[in-house]
Amino acid sequence: METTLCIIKPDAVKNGFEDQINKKITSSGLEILKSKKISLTEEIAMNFYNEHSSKPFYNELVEFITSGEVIVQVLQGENAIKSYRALMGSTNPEEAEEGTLRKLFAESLSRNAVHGSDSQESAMREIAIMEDIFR
Ligand code: 3AN
Repeated sequence: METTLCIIKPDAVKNGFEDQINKKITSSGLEILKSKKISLTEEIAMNFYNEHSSKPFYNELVEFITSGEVIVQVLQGENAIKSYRALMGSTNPEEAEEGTLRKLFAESLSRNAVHGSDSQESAMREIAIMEDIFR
């Protein structure tokens, strides 16, 4: 069994999509092991998005993810990382496949409703960063 980190981002929380997103997640066969609604600190957000620190959209990313409440979740299942990425759809909702979370719920490329770890290494790192908030 594999675990992955999911964040329901501020746009989706504000728009009230939490239950619909979680229904799609559980219907896809993934289990929600942990879930917490929280406002992320700038410190956690900067650490979390560290790999993007040299990108032009880094400040926007950190500002957005700290702009309102998010729901941080650990998902578990067979091939959880890949299968949750497939459920999320492309980063840009305009390119996301029908039925994916981003096609259904995202507002734009930067306000794209959900996050999911992109590799085993990222999943381990991201779950470790968020560990304290589940205590
Ligand atoms: P994904 O979330 O699909 O793994 P990444 O890792 O390439 O995508 O990007 C992380 C986050 O950065 C995305 N979820 C999105 O919110 C934001 N992002 C990516 N590319 C852009 C861009 N060109 N302009 C603004 N925001 C972006």
